Amino acid sequence: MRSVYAHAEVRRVVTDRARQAPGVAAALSGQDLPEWVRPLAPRLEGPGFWPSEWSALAPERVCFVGEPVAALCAESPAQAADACDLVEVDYEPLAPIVDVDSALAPGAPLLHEDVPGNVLFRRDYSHGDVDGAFARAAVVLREMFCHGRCSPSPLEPRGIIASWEGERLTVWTGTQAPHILRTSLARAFHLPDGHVRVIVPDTGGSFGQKMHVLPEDLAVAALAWTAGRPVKWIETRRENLAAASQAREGSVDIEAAADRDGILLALRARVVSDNGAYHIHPLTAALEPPGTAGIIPGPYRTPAYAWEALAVATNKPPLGAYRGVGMTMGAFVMERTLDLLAGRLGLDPAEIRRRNLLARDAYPFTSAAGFVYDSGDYPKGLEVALELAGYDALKRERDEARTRGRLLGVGISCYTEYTGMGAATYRRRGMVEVPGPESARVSVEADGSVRCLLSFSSQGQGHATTAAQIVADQLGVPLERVVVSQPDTDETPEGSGTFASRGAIAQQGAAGVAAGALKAKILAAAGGLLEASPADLALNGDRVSVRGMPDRGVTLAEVAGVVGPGSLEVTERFDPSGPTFSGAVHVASIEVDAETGRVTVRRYVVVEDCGPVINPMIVEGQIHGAVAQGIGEALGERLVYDGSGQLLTGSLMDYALPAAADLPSFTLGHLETPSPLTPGGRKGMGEGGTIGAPAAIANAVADAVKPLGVRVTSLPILPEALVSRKPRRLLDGVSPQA
Ligand code: MCN
Ligand code: SMO
Repeated sequence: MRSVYAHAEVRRVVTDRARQAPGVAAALSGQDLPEWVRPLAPRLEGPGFWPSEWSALAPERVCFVGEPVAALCAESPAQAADACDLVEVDYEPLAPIVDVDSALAPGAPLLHEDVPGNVLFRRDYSHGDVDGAFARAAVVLREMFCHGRCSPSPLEPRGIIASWEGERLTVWTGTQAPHILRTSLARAFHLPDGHVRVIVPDTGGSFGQKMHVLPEDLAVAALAWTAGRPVKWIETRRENLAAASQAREGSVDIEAAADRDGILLALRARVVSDNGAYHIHPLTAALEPPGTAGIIPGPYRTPAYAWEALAVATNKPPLGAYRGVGMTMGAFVMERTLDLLAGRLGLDPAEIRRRNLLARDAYPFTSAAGFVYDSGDYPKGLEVALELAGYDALKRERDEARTRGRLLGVGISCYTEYTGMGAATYRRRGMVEVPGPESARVSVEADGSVRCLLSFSSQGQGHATTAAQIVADQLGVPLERVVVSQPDTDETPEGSGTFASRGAIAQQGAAGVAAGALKAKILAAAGGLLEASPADLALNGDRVSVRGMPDRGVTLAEVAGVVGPGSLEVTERFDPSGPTFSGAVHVASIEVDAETGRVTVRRYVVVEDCGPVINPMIVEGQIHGAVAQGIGEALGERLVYDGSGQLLTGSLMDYALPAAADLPSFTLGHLETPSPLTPGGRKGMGEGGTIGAPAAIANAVADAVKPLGVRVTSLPILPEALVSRKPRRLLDGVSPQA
């Protein structure tokens, strides 16, 4: 049972009749939970943070449409649905606050008593002589950019099974962060961590959404306790769109100062996110705004920068992580700003970038936002991308098409991306709920196969393949021998999770090092059996043999059998020292239909740099998927709320995910500037496509509609914003069947 109001007091919830209904095993309301199930109240250290409490089931007040109010479980989904109709909820509607301006207005009602002014998070920062730079600048550009609300929309919505044995709770769920979920469930139910077990089965996508702990996770576990039997909940698509974490919504006021050659002198930014009602667990509302603010300077030499970032509470579902979190908006703002500056100065968009990009030998470089960029080669990336795209030819084609009334456009984006963070970064950012390290256990089993248990889970990133590659390479065994299991916190060593593109770095750091140590153990044990020094042994395929004497050898299974179960096992923990900065250059060629405003993506080029690649096919697949999501974000996806806080886009008929036919084929190029900070020099890349695509598409569309005088300052870019003139009769001379 979910709230039908965006803002209301919950006066009374009566579940008695529902509890008597056929098949019903348990029913709970928010009033049953206080004292027993602690609300989600993630902490953030440092100034400018005002905590919120989000209950498994709202006890007194609901703050968005779809917020859980009561929960019941029955023998079958149909019985449960019928019983829900018997739950009575008595609401006292309150005035909803559905946008940032109303939330920040003086005297606005407060969503939470302890969150003054409805500001959940606020921080500012300044570096260099910003005012001086603006005073002497030849050009100053001011613009406001906006981004709508998105849904991460994994193909498989959320789901959880909870089962208690005495005071031990086991859950099966597709979480990105098994140990964070375990700790959170333990905290909510007043249990030691060891009394909660999280098992992560195969998962059909997540894109950030499943790294959160949400009220349903607690409610399902509470129901299972009450019912005294396992309870399963599978989210519907409608619930996923309406009540799981959402993403992005916010605005950036930017000011850029440049000299007459287009060299950037300083930036000022005010980043405000329309966060929704609560801090998301475990990341809090300090997610989009500081993420965007920090990355705005991008791969450019901006000397001075000042920002202010705030997250504002409104009566909508909370924002959470979504592929490219913070950075997508940052790249959109910076890349549009550069194009607008170029337009002012009569420079080509490629040229203004050439003049400002960091040179390869500038690294390590401390950005104006305080990040230490470790490696990159954007000047080269840009030239390769322009070459692959046929930039000059695309521009000629555009100009020629314009003379015939067709609207073609070309857009460039360059972005840099923080990836692979560890404990140091999360502590610096005050994110006390996110530990940072990862670990891996690698072992030889009795049958001679090699098992790898990673502390983090996979939702489609291909970890079972890439981790197996790393382990197989270290050991010298065939890939097929290595089995990578999904996590089970009773077995898997401690870690944090798959997010912020940290898998590749953690795999080499934890699994690679563990496999190296395991190899030493195997050789030592085999040396005993073969009466040879480990230094004279080689592991090849599934056999350890004496170098130069292939007949004198033992199989891995024989070694495992002799030393006994558990002896050939190594666990390694790894805490990435990063962030390490990866990035890419994107070039998009699009056409806007002058009649309908529909945008068609004609060509799409990405030149990416994630350091040495473990698996090219997976990296390219990640880019294809991420660019597809970025194109959807740029051109169609938008959760729309009306003035009373009701969701108007509650199905995938209304929330426009891109389909295969909306996408061009992609041309990819690779650069490799290894990171000096990470094992193997690798850098993360799983989110990159989503960071670069909206910016490149927006620049391309802006280029196409320049002759119409249309400005492109918000995402998504919808057809009606491009052709606002009176529509001509579309079917003139065309029969309806055509
Ligand atoms: N890789 C590689 N060589 C490199 C870098 C990466 O072969 N130099 C491989 C890695 O081994 C891994 C994949 O590429 O198999 C992505 O690696 P990485 O960039 O480290 O990202 P993560 O493994 O941490 O994955 C998380 C990232 C994030 S944050 C989101 S959101 C996202 C994404 O990956 N969600 C996804 N990609 C997704 N892909 C699918 N199918 N489903 C999701 O939910
Ligand atoms: S949004 Mo990805 O899970 O960092």
